[in-house]
Amino acid sequence: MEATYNVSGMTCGGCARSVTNAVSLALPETSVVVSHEAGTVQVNGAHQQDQVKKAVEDAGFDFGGAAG
Ligand SMILES: [Cu+2]
Repeated sequence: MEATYNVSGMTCGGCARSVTNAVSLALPETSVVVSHEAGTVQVNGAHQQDQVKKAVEDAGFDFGGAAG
């Protein structure tokens, strides 16, 4: 399962790394691609949206739900 979600509050590559690490830690079976420029996190692999939401929010960013 591949899905892309909106994340707001990321301003640089450091923010993107924080989100990548948080989501990767929460969902170790998935691969995660984050763009701070687009404000998105793409999760490749089985997951629940709520798991991504919690990881993003725990990292200090705002989860905006499914993109597109
Ligand atoms: Cu930053």
